[in-house]
Amino acid sequence: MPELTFYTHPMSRGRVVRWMLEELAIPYKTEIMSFGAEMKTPDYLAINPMGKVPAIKHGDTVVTEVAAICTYLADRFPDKGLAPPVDSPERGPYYRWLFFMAGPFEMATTATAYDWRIDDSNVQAVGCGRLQDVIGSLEQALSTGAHICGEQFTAADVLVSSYL
Ligand SMILES: N[C@@H](CCC(=O)N[C@@H](CS)C(=O)NCC(=O)O)C(=O)O
Repeated sequence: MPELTFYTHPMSRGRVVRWMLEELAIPYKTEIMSFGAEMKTPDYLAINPMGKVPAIKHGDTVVTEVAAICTYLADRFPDKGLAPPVDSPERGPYYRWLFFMAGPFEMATTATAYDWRIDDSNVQAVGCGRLQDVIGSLEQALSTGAHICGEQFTAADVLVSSYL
């Protein structure tokens, strides 16, 4: 297997990727990056031009963004069963909730944390809607079973469960 390096900081979204890696039970090397200068060095900016963690390097393949990393890992290690088969009906909701967490969920929770104004004047144009809509959608999806899509625990559950 190609070498896998995980760039992270313990107090970061890297914890989601850490869970995914542990769930896969594959060997990997961890590079703890300090916030500030270390993430902005030319060497690390070559990994992630955003100068942020988490990131992974798997052989020559670099992946950044929590949801993308989890999706990539689930597909690269299909025998671990963390992604529904590509031709299964569950693949639709699987994509849906992965993107939902990376998009509307991230945006709505960040907006709430920093008091960004989402109200009647802009909610139609703001892609995440209101926080209660985002939470309500997840609650509804989780009310029918133990997992976010179908009977199987997937990378989408790692994301959802990490943030709820
Ligand atoms: N959209 C990114 C967010 C990454 C992010 O914002 N990481 C923060 C820590 S949770 C970071 O590295 N901040 C350091 C900085 O911006 O200097 C993802 O999903 O991975």
